[in-house]
Amino acid sequence: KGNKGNDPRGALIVLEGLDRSGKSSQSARLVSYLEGIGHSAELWRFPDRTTSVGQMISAYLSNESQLDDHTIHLLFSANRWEKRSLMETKLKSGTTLIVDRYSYSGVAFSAAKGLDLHWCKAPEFGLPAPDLVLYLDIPPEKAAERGGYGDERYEQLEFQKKVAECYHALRDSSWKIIDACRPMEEIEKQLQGIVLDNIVACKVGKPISQ
Ligand code: DGP
Ligand code: NA
Ligand code: NA
Repeated sequence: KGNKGNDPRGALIVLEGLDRSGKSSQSARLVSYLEGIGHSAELWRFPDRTTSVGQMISAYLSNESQLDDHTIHLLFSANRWEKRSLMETKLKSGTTLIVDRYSYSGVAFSAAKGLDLHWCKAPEFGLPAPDLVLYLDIPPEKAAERGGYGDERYEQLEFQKKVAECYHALRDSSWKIIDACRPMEEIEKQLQGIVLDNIVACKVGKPISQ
């Protein structure tokens, strides 16, 4: 379903939020919705654990390996960089990408450990900038109640509270704050509306921002 020549590009739409905020389910639902109305869309997620860098990240998250905070930060960023050219190709061919976590996770999770904010942001410069960030907003305590956390490294209430503060400091005009405490179907409908508007904006020719 890709486009040729000067046809409109796809939109880069990122879902962000704390662990257990509902990003992964909502991302999948959004992609099904877009495909259902005949729009070319793909579900992406970061970290992409299928690459060799992704496997190092996965081992770190499951506590099978230990890495310096700066080192793991750069690996998460490298994991986005290794997908950059494919992302741009997809967007240019008219496919909308719904991305479960992106650079904002990269900065928020490392800054929550106390790393310098500017240092955290630096390796993200030059990656395709999202057209829209959907932030699934949920109090950390509520997220922790949702079926409990798994065993991964960051899934702890005290740490998630710090991540929430860091996310809060990162908000900009590309963000839409979604109340993620409501029923799933309500959130799903709201996201559909917002995303439709955004796709229209890309059709009127916004360049892929860097
Ligand atoms: P997920 O597969 O979405 O559950 O993400 C795994 C965990 O890794 C989750 O706790 C969030 C965290 N995470 C995601 N992206 C980054 C990143 O770029 N940097 C850091 N430090 N953590 C990240
Ligand atoms: Na997780
Ligand atoms: Na997720």
